[in-house]
Amino acid sequence: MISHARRYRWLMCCMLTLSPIARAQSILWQNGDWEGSGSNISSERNTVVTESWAIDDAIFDASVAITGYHWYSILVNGLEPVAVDLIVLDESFEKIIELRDLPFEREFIRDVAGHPAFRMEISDLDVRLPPGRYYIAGRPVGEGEHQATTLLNRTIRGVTATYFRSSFFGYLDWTPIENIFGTAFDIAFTVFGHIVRDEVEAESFTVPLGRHLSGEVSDLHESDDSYVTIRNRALAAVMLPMMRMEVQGTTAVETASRITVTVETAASRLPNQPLQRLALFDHVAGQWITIDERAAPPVDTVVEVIVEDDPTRYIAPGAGQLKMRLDWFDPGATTPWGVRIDHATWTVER
Ligand SMILES: [Ca+2]
Ligand SMILES: [Ca+2]
Repeated sequence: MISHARRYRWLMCCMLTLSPIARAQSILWQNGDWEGSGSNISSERNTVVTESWAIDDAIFDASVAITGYHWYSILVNGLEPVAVDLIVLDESFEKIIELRDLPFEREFIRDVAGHPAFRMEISDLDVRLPPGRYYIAGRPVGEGEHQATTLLNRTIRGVTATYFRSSFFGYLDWTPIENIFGTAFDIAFTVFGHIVRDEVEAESFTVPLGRHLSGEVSDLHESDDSYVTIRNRALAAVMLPMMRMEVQGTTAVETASRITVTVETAASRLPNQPLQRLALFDHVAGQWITIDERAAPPVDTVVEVIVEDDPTRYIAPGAGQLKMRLDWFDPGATTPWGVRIDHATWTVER
């Protein structure tokens, strides 16, 4: 079967510079434009090949909506595709979605071994995926004639190289391309779209007031009873909180419809529980905005605040930085006291 497959591929040996893709959509995953050398492999349906798929991996750190997908096909002997298919598998090769007979656009790149190569473009998609690693591909659909192969690069991006499956060529299971060609190649492709939901972990924190006793930033990532702890110290000024923690994170969402802030905290059990104040930094106004205020609970308690009033102002333009601040005020205690923070996070939705 391998010799059969080899009839339908060419090896490329020439270098070529391609102009970058200029598109208004944002890029969710860039596996590279075609490098002009590498190889190519059958990925097509209803040509002289009944069906085959070449797929490659893409990684999304946040929940995304895929709106477009570009790849490169050689349309052998002047194949005029009638449509294209798109497939998305999870990292275990379980099919998430297969869209058939989609409209497409194409842009001629150059002739390769006497056959025209095109950038193939699918747009107007709305494929929603949670964070994770996926295999994605597109393929041309013919009318029983000619052939189409997907162009491959030598540069490997993501975790794995290309996988191939084809009942026509006798590869009934997803097979690493190394096992077919003896060399790893990656598909030249780009995924366009936008992030729809970003779970933002704390990247750093500071304790400008009070004494940071223990814990590091990773202790803020989960509600798991691993804590940052802070103790009281003498007040610098009566109006200031006794303890203050500022936490920083970064989101890839530029325009938010909603930001959910979640903290899980507790304070020492005292005759009077200290006031706890939660604030977000408004990058437009340049000031802190209080979003929650309560008596600090003596046991671990989750506070979740949904911000829907112009939440984009809490995202630093360009940099995407988010800042939250927790303050605890003097409860008039005569004994030392402290607070612990188990969890501090943002969920940013587009
Ligand atoms: Ca890859
Ligand atoms: Ca924790």
